[in-house]
Amino acid sequence: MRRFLKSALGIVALLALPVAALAHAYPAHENPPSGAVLKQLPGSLSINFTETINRHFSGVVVREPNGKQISHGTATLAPGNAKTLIVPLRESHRAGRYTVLWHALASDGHRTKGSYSFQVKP
Ligand SMILES: [Cu+2]
Repeated sequence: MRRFLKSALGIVALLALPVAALAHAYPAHENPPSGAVLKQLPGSLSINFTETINRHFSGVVVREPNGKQISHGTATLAPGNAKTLIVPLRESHRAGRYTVLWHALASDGHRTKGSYSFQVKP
């Protein structure tokens, strides 16, 4: 019985993990999207998160293929949308892989961070 209880608790713990993770803020949609291959760099980048985020403790940095930061200033919330961060991008014609590093503080107090990339092939 004790062994059964232990394994049952283990299963409950495993099931509870993904539910807790779902409550954090993760990118739902990115523009340009993760993995995209673009002809040219857009003037801004946005990330739509799964949760409402706190803009003071959330941010996005975009780097050129050579590692130089190309995002201009700090990311701001989209007007009337507390789930979406927007950051302006400087002009660049450099071909290659651009890296997006994001971090977010969800309104439930949980912090998340991650990165993804897209390519520019003129
Ligand atoms: Cu959370």
